[in-house]
Amino acid sequence: MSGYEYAKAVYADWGVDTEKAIETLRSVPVALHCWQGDDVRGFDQKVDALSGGIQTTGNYPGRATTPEELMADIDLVLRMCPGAKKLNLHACYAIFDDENGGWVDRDKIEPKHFKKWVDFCKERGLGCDFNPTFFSHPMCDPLTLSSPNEETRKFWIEHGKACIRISTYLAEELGQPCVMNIWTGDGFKDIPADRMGPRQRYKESIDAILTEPFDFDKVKPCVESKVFGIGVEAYTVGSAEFSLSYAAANAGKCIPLMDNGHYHPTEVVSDKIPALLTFFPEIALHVTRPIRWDSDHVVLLDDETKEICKEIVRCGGLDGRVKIALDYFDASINRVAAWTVGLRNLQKALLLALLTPHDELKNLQDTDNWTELMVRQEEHKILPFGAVWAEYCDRCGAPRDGAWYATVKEYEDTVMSKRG
Ligand code: RNT
Ligand code: ZN
Repeated sequence: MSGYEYAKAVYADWGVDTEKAIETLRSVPVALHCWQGDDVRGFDQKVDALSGGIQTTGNYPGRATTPEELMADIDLVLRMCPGAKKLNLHACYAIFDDENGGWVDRDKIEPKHFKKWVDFCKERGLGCDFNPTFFSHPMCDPLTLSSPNEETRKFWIEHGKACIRISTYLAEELGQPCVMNIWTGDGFKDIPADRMGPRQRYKESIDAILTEPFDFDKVKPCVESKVFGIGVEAYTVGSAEFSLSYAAANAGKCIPLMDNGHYHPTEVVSDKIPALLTFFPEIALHVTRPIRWDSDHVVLLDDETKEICKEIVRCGGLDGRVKIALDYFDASINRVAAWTVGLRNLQKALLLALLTPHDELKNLQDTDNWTELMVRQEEHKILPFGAVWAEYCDRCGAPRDGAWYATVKEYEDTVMSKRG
């Protein structure tokens, strides 16, 4: 009997169909963030340091510095990971060349600046999500959509509108909805004298962006909240309450996005997923790993990642209600390996969740049988999951654990380490 046949029988004893779990997972798209490959620099500005309270740390050699290099790196990640993927781009990854008229500023970007990305996605059968880039730019004063300066706000509103048009283009060209996430680092280092003014301006600016016509079946604007950032410790304009309220008040036009690095350290996004799904038809997630702050470490197969995936699965989020994206950036290790480890771990956590007998466990809870629930949940942790994972990788044509790192290392030695 093969390892998988044995595992299949063990899970069947638990009332779980491994075949169904594998087939379901194969169809769930996870958005792969392009920004792990170049430390969130993009191609449209000379970036020395990130702004907006986000930071990459580390100086591992081999960072992608051109669209071609970034695409080649993403290609390898796609080959190293099982499962359905989408690409996730930021506006600062616009590609300017002589054919499309050269560089323009962020308020003037157009679909043509993403044509090469569309070609890349089409060739690989990928959808694409999108993000306006409200950071690392001279028009951050340092605020953007909440600035008291009208000229600043106007510039960034035009950027947001341009991004809606680009998101429509991505959705139409690729035949899949485009999740367009609005996040800004707007906030203050020290105690503000006015907390409401910036939030009122932020609201009005997002309202203005969303006056740009779009089809909500194609473009899914999101608002991402945050608790604080480096240099923005005392006050964040787009706080959790602000963003949730904005999304709730703009149903049919905007959905909430939760990043699990954006809360106080003892808060967990896993618990917030069912809370939001009680009210919102759709929500979006950024999966990351915060260590003490929003440090954006590589996603591991840790308890909270598993718990987040359990909630996605048992709340019915896999049918499109939960838009799953990765959001981390580690510049201290091989970036292709960082991407691959995080995406494979998210896939593992989703598969584990799909291999859980949720109805039986829920029944133990509903009949107040907490003793047996603990026994079952603890025993479930060491069922022969690895054999199902290996089978899943095989069926997706992706390498098993133990079989991918050598390929990534060889690519590092022959390609990445040769970059200037
Ligand atoms: C920052 C937010 C945001 C960014 C990306 C690059 O704290 O998480 O989502 O990481 O847009
Ligand atoms: Zn995020």
